[in-house]
Amino acid sequence: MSFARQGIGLLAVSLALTTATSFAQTTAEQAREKRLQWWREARFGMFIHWGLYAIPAGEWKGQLIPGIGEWIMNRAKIPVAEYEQLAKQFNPVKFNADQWVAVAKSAGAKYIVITSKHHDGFAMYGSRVSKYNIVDATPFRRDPIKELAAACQRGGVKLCFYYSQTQDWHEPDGDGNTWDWPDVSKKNFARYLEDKVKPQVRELLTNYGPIGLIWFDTPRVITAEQSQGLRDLVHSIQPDCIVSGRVGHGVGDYDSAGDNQISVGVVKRDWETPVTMNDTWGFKKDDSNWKSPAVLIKQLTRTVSRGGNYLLNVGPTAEGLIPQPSVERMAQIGAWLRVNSEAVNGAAPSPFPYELPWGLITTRTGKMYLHVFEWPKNELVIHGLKSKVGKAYLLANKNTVKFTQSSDKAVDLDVLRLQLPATPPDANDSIVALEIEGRAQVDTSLQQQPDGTVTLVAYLAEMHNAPGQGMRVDSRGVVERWLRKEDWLSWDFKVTGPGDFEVVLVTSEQKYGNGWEGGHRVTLDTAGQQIAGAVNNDGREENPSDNYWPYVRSKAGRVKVDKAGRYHLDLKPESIETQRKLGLTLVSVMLVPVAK
Ligand code: JFZ
Repeated sequence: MSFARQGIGLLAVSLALTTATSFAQTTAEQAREKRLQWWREARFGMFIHWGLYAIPAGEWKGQLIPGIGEWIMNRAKIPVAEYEQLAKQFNPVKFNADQWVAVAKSAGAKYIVITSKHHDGFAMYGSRVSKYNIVDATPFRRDPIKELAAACQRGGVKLCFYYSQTQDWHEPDGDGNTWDWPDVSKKNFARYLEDKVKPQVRELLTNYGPIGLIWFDTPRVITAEQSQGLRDLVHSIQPDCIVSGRVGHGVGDYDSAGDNQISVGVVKRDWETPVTMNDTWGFKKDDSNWKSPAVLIKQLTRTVSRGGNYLLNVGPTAEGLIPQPSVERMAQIGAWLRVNSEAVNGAAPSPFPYELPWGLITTRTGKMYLHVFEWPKNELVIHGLKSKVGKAYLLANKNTVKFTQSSDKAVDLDVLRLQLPATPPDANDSIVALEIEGRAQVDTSLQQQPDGTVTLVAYLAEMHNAPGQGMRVDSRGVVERWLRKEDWLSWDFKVTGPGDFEVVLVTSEQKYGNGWEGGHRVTLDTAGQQIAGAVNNDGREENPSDNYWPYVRSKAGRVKVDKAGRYHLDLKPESIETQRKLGLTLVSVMLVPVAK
């Protein structure tokens, strides 16, 4: 009897525990939902990288130092004692917080994320924790973060902080400075976290009013417990303050993509991409590789079409001015957004898991926005839209667009044809708005596009490899680390216009031209035919969504598809040629119709 009673007792305890845990989970999830609300609505923010590194601006002792500007202390291995001297010269008298907020607002950015302390360890606000800060260590003596907080309040822009929690090149216990303190084993990272990071985060969340989010960065040596501790500290002071994914160990409120990367496919999580306007974050006098407004608008749209936020950087000078090319670009994005904001702010991702050949799609309940980058000669044709369109019009001028919708049951194909005017209303991104019932309904299967091409993107392939081993999909949607010939991919797809096709393998070069490996032999099995092909360099081309990673095309052979229907394709390597462990890096397999 006592045994039975005990059993029941245990059961009762475990039930109570389960309820308590799931209750805690729901409230934590509810709190997260609440704090992310404004951020999901915003979709677009302005990043500011500003610090002592703006003085050398990429040059040290007469040498131009390659790499990103805010890393100059590390790249040039500048001793702390020397780098500290920069503080004595830092006097950004032209700094005007209202002007910076005006630049953000001119762009339509809803939040500002500013470097409160970057890896160089210098606090850009008045800190009681460390004298190494802008108020105590510079002739400027003002607290620009205080001024910015007030200006953001006036301007209705959310203020957020970047804070480097792991790397601190100014502190012996911080991570990263191996030139002043080469013996890494002597570091006590936990002590640095307690003595500097936590007290400074506390200051930032106590002295500057409500903070939208803290953008932690480069987690590196931080442990899971430490990341969690930092996240909990933020939420304990300001429960509505969001914590970025780079706090480490997946414990943040949202994920951060790699710099300048735009995630692909259907992303079922909150994510954000930080992007440079030229090639640096912190100001560099010799970097004038500015992206055009058209590219920036396209990146913003592409990010939103994939459910993410776009955080676009400016790097002010040591005088406190945002460079003119940045000011101009911000204003140009804003001019476009003033007309098209409903397709961006608060907009939801494309209903298609892949991109369409002519452009991108964003949505809202009852609306679809077609961002037409390749303006067609006469009509724009879309395959796979099941929602009934009530009305179509150009977002820029509200002019109606004539359309027809048809459905071919025999091949299960829905076709929308839009009769567009000869010239696009906007040189950067012209939007056709569709009124629909509720959320957009589409056929999500891979299918032939109106131009006859079938694109089998790598990230939608079925992967045949031992789980957790071998190849993987990276955040760009590319299958990489394909080094073993046992690993293979397959796809299902729909052909609606049969014929002869050239099979093209699109592969990717490594970042910044860091190499590409080819010569692999592959077998492609589809429509009852087998192609023995090889991955060769038949042409290198720019990658439209990411200029860091060029594409390489390889023609594998030809297939004939006799009739419309559903097909399957297997891609299996026969050999992988690798010296540098790059292997096969696949973007997509394309079936391109052969011109008759
Ligand atoms: C980090 C910083 O080191 C850099 O100075 C800048 O602040 C940037 C926004 O963030 O750099 C990173 C961090 C992560 C990746 C790349 C660069 N990443 O995940 O690809």
